[in-house]
Amino acid sequence: MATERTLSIIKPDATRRNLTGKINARFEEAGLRFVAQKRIRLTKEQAEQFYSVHSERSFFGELVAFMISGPVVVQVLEGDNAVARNREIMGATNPANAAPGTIRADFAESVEANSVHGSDSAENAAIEIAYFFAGTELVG
Ligand code: RTP
Ligand code: MG
Repeated sequence: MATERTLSIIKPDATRRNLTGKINARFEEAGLRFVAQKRIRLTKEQAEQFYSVHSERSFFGELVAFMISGPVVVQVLEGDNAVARNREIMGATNPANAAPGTIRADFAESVEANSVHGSDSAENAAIEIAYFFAGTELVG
């Protein structure tokens, strides 16, 4: 299997409820390793750019407002098939559709306040990692 890296974000609904450690444990217990992590507040411009693929969607303004409503934890996870593995651990976007035992099934508040982000392809992972981290901050 290919060792990959993926960009994960613990979203404001989860940092507000003090769930950072519980969510990180899910990733580590599944065999993913942290190679970088920092707690930051996104600016409006950063959130708009990060989710620019959704800029024409009706929920874009609300999504940006949510993502800047509190601190987030941006992190890089490494492991076998890390992109797909991370998305399995997160569960479906809407917690109502998320498989039992996934982060979103257990912790998400709504389709928007769904606790975590994960890159959706290896190509986007590379772009998203470079958006938040310098190469020297990735410590495998
Ligand atoms: P993410 O990018 O955050 O990892 O989530 P995802 O791939 O599972 O879902 P995506 O379609 O990329 O949507 C990005 C985020 O936008 C919010 N959203 N709100 N109100 C709505 O109908 C709606 N749909 C999506 C969620 O926060 C979702 O994670
Ligand atoms: Mg997405």
